[in-house]
Amino acid sequence: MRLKLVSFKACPFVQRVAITLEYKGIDYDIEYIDLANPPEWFIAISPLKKVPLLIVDGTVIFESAVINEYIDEVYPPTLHPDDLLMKAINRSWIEFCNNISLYTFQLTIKEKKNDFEGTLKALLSDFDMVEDYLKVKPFFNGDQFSLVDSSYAPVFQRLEFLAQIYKPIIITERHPKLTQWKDNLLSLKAVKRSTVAEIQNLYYQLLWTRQGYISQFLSEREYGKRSTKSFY
Ligand SMILES: N[C@@H](CCC(=O)N[C@@H](CS)C(=O)NCC(=O)O)C(=O)O
Repeated sequence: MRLKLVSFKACPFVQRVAITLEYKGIDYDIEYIDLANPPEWFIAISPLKKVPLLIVDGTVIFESAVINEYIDEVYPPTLHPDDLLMKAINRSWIEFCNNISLYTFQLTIKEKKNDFEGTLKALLSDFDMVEDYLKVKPFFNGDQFSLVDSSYAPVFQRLEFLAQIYKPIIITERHPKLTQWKDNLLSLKAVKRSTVAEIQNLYYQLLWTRQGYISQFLSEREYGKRSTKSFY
């Protein structure tokens, strides 16, 4: 079976899938597209015009959570808990991560300080709920890496990049278990191998292009003059 992942280099949803593939040691091809100027072939096969797509022997699957479930079913051993209730709970927290991903994206585009801080507050109170649920030794479910881990790692990586130019976002005082979980995930080989090597710089370039409040913490010397606003 030949797998091809269609990607945009800085996309956290593609990265969820790449982490699962890397963690399971599955061979796959990857094709990067420019979302600001998507190729015709991509428009023709992507129902939502979004990445990731997984092309399995010519057949297209879309939506990162669905792609991860497919990979998990086809390539055992499973990354879901065996217990059906636990499995459902894992899926609930994967769904919850979509909200967290949205807030993380909004942190990069909010233009006013107040709006940025409001989004950060909402994000941190979502993290309060994750913190209450977490056990963490060392992963979401304990010893076994799961699809919940694949889903949250890209967000943690981006928040770490933001923290490096802004100020710490996930901190031990408020979120001790979450901080530990984040650090465990970010040190994992599968997570490190799940993006291009230059991801941090690429992410900062995107911040610059988006021209949100946070972009003022980047150095103008490095990223150039303030440009026309764009998401990609
Ligand atoms: N729910 C989707 C979200 C995917 C998504 O938003 N991808 C972004 C890039 S990170 C995209 O392709 N955006 C293009 C667009 O919205 O036109 C998933 O989980 O796969």
